[in-house]
Amino acid sequence: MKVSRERWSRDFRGWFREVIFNSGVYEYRYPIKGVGIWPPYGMKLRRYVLNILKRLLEERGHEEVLFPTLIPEEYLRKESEHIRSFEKEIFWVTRGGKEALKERLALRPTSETAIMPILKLWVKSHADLPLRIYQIVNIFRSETKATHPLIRLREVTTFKEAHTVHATFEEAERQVSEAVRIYCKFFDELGIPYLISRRPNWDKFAGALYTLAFDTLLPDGRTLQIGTVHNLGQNFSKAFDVTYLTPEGKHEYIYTTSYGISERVIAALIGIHGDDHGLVLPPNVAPIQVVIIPIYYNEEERRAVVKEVEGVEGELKRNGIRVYVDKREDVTPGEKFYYWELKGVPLRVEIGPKDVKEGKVTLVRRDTLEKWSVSKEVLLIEVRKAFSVIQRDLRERAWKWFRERIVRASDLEKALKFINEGKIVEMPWCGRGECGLKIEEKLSCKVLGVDISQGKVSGKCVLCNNEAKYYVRIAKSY
Ligand code: P5A
Ligand code: ZN
Repeated sequence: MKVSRERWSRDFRGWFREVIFNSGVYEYRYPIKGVGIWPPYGMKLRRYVLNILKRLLEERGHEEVLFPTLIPEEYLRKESEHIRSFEKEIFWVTRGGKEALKERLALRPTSETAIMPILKLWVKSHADLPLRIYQIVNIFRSETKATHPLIRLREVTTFKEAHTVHATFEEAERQVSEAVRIYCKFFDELGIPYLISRRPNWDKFAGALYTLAFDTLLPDGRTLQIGTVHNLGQNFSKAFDVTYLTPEGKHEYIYTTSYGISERVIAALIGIHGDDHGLVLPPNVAPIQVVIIPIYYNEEERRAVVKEVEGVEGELKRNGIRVYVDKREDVTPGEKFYYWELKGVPLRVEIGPKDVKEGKVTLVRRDTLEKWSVSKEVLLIEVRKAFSVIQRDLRERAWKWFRERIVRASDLEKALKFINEGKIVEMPWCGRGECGLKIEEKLSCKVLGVDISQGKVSGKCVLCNNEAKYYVRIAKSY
């Protein structure tokens, strides 16, 4: 059988909604806009994805914490740019039972303003720095743009936010590079391709000096921001008056950074690797890595096959592989194949009477549906090898597809044609906000920003014809 990606590419939104629901990853029928539920299978996928992220953060000196969901209005208002931008998205708690609260409390839209007053208590001297903390929490944003399951939620349930504190600007800058490296590794482990862009000033995180963003591309030709890293400079420390004592005995404001990831990465993982049969999960995050399907047609065969299946299951389990045997009696093997393909299990093991006789098992790769037969003795080696090949092939296929969709254009007409083909376009730009905003308006697209390690640029700004300073990236986006 060949892999089909017809529906996946033609009707991605419909495909996505159906697949996340039918596969048991996400339930989106709760009667509040932009709010969803993680059923057991999705919860496991979420856990394996988060395990990678936690490991990468902890290897690099981040420690897990947990701050309150509620933020006093007074704190939220301290950094003026921050509140100005978030004000229209805040859910407020105004009553406790029948009593009106003296001060409104915000459901956190992010935690900078909850963390700063506590940092003021924790950070005394240079010996306390650097400080790196992270938490995985729910946040609330009354998003005005159209909500989508996993992609744009009003209650984000998988908000990993890291916050760091430094003595100098240079150290904060190094932390920004470090955060970018951590996120690169994270997306690489998930096989998610990305571009890193410095967001234009009009689109940076409210209160930041600047924002670096990771964007990927979904099959419908829209980019998705799957992570951001912000250098907050001393904006928040000045607003909250957080200082530390230098070795020379002077009080200096601290420098902070923050960076965040949400369940959007799980949306990207599903969207990017999937096909018309459903999910295609990389082995490192698949809740079930190997599904075993016993095949038999009479009682005698059943007994022989079941014995063999138990042996194989035991061996794989003992070696730390997440394996599941589909023992259902009232479902045909063909139906089982469809079911587990939909759930994205990377490898299927079929064991039938012929396999038993020959001392073999049949393997089927989910990503290619390629089928082959191996002798039982080498099964474990073969499974491990298949995992690493699948992991690599998924990443390479995704990057190839992504790279083919990044193009350059030197005028607006060509750019528009590419945008309508679902591509990310790079064009010469003078760097002025005025021109950037006009580009967004004329092409009804989003300016993603500029490459962070960009070399010399030749050409004229596509809008004003002045000397270009950058290639600006634009795309349709979620
Ligand atoms: C960085 C962490 C922040 O909030 N404060 C702490 C900083 N940055 S951010 O860009 O606003 O959000 C971080 C990432 O979260 C994802 N995200 C969302 N995901 C789903 N639904 C939403 N409504 C939503 N809003 C933000 C994005 O991937 C974003 O980059
Ligand atoms: Zn210009």
